[in-house]
Amino acid sequence: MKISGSELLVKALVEEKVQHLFGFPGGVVIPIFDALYARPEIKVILTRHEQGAVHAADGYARSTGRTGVCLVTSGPGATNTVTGLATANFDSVPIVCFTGQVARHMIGNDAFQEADIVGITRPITKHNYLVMERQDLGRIIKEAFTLASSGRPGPVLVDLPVDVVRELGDAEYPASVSIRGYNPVTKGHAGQIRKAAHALKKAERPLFYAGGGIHIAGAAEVFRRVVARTGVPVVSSLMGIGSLPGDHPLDLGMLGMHGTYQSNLAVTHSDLLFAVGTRFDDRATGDLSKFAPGAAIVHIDIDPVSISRNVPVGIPIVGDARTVLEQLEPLLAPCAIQPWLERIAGWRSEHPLAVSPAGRRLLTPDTIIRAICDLYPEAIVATEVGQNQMWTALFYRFRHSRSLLTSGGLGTMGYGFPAAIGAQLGNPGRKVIDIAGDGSIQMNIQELATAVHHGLPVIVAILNNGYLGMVRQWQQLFYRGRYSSTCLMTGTECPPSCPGPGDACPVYTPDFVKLAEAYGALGYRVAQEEDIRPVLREAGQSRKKPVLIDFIVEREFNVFPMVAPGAGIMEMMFGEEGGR
Ligand SMILES: Cc1ncc(C[n+]2csc(CCOP(=O)(O)OP(=O)(O)O)c2C)c(N)n1
Ligand SMILES: [Mg+2]
Repeated sequence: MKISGSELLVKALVEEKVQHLFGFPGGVVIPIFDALYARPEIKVILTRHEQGAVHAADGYARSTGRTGVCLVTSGPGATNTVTGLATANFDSVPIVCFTGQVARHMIGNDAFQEADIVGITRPITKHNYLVMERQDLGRIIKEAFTLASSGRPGPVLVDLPVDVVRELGDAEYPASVSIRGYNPVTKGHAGQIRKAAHALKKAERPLFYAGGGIHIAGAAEVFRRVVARTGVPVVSSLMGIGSLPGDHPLDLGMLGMHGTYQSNLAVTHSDLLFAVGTRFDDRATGDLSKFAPGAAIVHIDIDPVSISRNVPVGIPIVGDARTVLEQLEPLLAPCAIQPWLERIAGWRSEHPLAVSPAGRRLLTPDTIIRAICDLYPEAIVATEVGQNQMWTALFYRFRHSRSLLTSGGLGTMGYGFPAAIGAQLGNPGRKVIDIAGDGSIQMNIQELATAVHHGLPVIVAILNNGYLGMVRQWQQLFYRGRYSSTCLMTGTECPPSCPGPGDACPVYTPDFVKLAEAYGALGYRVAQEEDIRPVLREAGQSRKKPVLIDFIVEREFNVFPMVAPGAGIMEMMFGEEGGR
């Protein structure tokens, strides 16, 4: 029997056990949406912007470990996915994105709504395809799902000309494919693993450096056992947060530009840095010439390209983090490192994370995030980008793997809210909270409609400082306080040179509470400390409606510690009382 390309695509989605598809239609994908019509196996989530669709698929994938799927039209629909794909690519998130394309004979003719999306997304996808023959469709879809989720995962784009989608052809969807030249190594080299175990045994000042690869590989459990067995302390990258529970005595917190004092000093003074699934991003390492100067480095990573790219690695181990740690586990014994642990404890007490004292007149972000953490310790927490993201990384103690959804590599404002929507769909039983900045939330605020229509009780906690706060912080610290284009209240009434926030500032817009209500969501405003917890509790009672809370926070509060761009990570700046 012959079936259309659209029907084959739907059949493939069913065989891949896709339950949710995030999409937005247009001319050339009407046949595909038509084939999806009234198919109870696949729930189609109509977002309000294609960027929202990709981030939602991304949040769904990061939080569940399954592949996220999206479907958009050609031209502007396809180009609107670019930021979402780049975000997912940077953070190794498995997504299959289907884009419509003009009919084959029109390609290259500047046809209506034509965009060379395969050309545009080549550097920001793991792989992409333009399907030029109906007979290749089944195999290509299978390859796309295989590539997205295997090895180092990533987004794969499949561009579908409308005539290919309409053409009748084979109904076959292959159960598996072998892709020439693609053979990710999962098992680690036994000799290298023995060497790594030996290095751990000999080290006097060993340290694990946990990266996002631990979550991606489903390696958190074995990693926790390895830490328990060896007693070696752990620093994590932003993406690695939650590899170890945040209140674990061996968890030192994040390293890097906004890392904790003990983490940055432990890295600097370690004699063995044992990295798992991380890219040694420059936000984590700072000045490379000052990074872990006395340490031998072990690095487990599925992607050989990530090894020794930024930092020379003495003992490289290519493989899947979970598999390699399982191989390593039986070779390990408790490490005798008491003096090292005492030194770290000393650093911890020298500069504990500064928390704001109770009873301040103005709300501070750390007070709000600590309240969220107390009331919802098991939540999936998404963030936007900026100060809100760093405060979340520092003050929310993540207990579980795959529970922090944040754009680490690309740093995409507008990621968190749609990602939270995807996570809520994939985890209906869990509380999902987006900790947002007032700037970032406006980049995909339209997805409130999606959340309302699908009855998703996502909580959006806006830390409203009236600024593009992180950029303002840099201007305060490195540009003599000249707040150029970072105040979200700037208008025609403002003098050319701003004397700083005060009573003369224009009224903030939008009114987030009214905006939430306009969308049919619940809106609250909190400006008093005693209201934080009651409102958060009430928000948690919502079963079917998203809730947006506009927390009016102190305007010029900063994230500390901070390492100046280009400095070594031991060169930290601290504010007074944490934030000023
Ligand atoms: C799409 C995008 N544009 C610009 C930036 C640069 N940027 C990084 S943080 C930031 C400020 C974000 O402001 P807000 O969401 O209010 O968060 P805050 O820092 O105030 O918590 C900006 C503009 C970015 N990361 N992403
Ligand atoms: Mg802000």
